[in-house]
Amino acid sequence: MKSIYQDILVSISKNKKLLAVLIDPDKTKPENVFGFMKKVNASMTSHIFVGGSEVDVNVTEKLVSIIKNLTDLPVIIFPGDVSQITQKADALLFLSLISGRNPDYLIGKQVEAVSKLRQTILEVIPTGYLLIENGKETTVQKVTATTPMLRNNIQEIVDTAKAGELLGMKLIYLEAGSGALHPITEDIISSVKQELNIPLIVGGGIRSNEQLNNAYQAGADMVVIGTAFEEDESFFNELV
Ligand code: 1GP
Repeated sequence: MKSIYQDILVSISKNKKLLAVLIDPDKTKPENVFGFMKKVNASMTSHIFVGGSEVDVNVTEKLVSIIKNLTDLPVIIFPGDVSQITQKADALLFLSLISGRNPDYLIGKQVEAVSKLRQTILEVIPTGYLLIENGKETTVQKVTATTPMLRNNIQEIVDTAKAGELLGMKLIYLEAGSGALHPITEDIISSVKQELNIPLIVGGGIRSNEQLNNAYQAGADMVVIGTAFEEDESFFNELV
């Protein structure tokens, strides 16, 4: 069976930079998806992430079905909650919020997810998720009741990401939070990248081609963008 994780590794070995477009079911009207996906397909997007912090049960599943009919790109669940796990997607980022110390988001939700995962053949990709402060309180911070890591405490961020890798996680995701004022700094990205032997995902607050390229140059293997496309779909034209 085709493995999305293996494909990510192959792309990285060929020096291909990956771009995931994040679609939040809570902010997306099904009738707008057709036009949106046309732009996604014509851009450099390599993956679709679907998820949000506050999404009604079943909304995600319906949206994923619509998206799957409109693209050949892999659709990966980036869950804000267990209820967002759906068989209709291709893979699931099995997140553990390792920047925080809330047991619910370190292991509790994951245990809860197992009975649901047993009924699917979703590819499950263990992912160490680190929330870094960005200048304002984020939804992830509120929902998970955790404190983001300080931007200037680079060594602790590096050590946390490395601990994730040593625990067997397959991806590390540095998250500034949706709509972040400051994206993850290049210093943080390059310091984490130097220590990691697994792919590095970076997201939150990236709104320009320049910020995107800065993240890639600092060492991000995959960048996730949501808000910038939600606010202005013409951003896709810059990414063809
Ligand atoms: C949020 O990292 C993603 O989880 C994307 O953030 O919406 O700010 O692009 P933006």
